[in-house]
Amino acid sequence: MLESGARTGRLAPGERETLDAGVVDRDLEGWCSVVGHRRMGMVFGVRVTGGNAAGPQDSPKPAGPAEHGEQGGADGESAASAFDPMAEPAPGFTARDAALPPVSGDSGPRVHRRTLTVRETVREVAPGVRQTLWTFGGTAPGPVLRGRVGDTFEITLVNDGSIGHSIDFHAGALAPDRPMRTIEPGESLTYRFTAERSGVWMYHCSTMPMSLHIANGMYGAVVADPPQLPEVDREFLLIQSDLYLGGQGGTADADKVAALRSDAVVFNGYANQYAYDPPAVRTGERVRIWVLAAGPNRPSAFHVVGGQFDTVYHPAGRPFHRPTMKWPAGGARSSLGSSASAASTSSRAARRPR
Ligand SMILES: [Cu+2]
Repeated sequence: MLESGARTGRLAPGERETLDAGVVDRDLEGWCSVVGHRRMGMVFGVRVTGGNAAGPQDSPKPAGPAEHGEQGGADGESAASAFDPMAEPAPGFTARDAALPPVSGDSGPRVHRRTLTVRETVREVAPGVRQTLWTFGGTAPGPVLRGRVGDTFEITLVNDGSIGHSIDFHAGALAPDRPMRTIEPGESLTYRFTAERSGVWMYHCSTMPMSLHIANGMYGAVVADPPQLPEVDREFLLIQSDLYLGGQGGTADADKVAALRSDAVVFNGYANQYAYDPPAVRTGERVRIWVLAAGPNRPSAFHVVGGQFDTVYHPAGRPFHRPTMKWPAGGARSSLGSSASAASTSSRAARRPR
């Protein structure tokens, strides 16, 4: 699009379209209007020579729309101004269920088949704060996929969104460029990988700008149980992520994502949700918590206030004892293989998180 407002529609790979810019009487800037692409360098300039090239005083240069408002976003004030960390959710609020169901069936290798449909969905991410999220299956985080080491996952990605998306699984060892490539709206693609290493592994959209797609909701977890994982009374999955609020009802702010300026750090997609609707545990029950730092930028220093874990698992499934540890964000800014992953077991019921 041009700053004058002239623009093409969105083009699929291989397509072309001619833009009629009308009579140009001054220098103009242009850029790709797909969210995040202008920031990544897809810009051009129209330079006028000769004639009566008008200066800015004759033809005021209109302010270009903010990048986060270019596509799917809402212009205007950032939803961050509506974000109050002390605000309580509306009556009847229900937190995303953090309980992690066990793998069903016998212990032989299995194939887990699942279809994940990319959908653009307006969701509340904090009391009074709504964002247009890009989701795997309608929620951010996307659905958890659980199996055992040795199991195969066959995942079909269907893109019902309005821009290209993809999915990249850290749970498998697979060069992502072909099998996990970006697919255009209306397309689908099936991915297959075998879980060879235990742990909680991030999956995410890897379409550029990758950190923006993650920040806008495109992340989730694969849990691969190691052999002989001790039984516990309850298991929970907590996925930490950072929010970079765009306009109210808009998409994430690409500038904030690039500048690492998050508005909030949340578990399972909603600010402070477990302070208002905590997971219930009975005294004396043994609890395992799987923790993933999905980022895209912030690391996690996960702990339970007033409690200690007696066992902390390394992603390889072997327990080691270390009460607090720091995990890097599993997003694009750290290496792809270093998805933050750990499972912690506590013999005490967790208190209300804070
Ligand atoms: Cu995406």
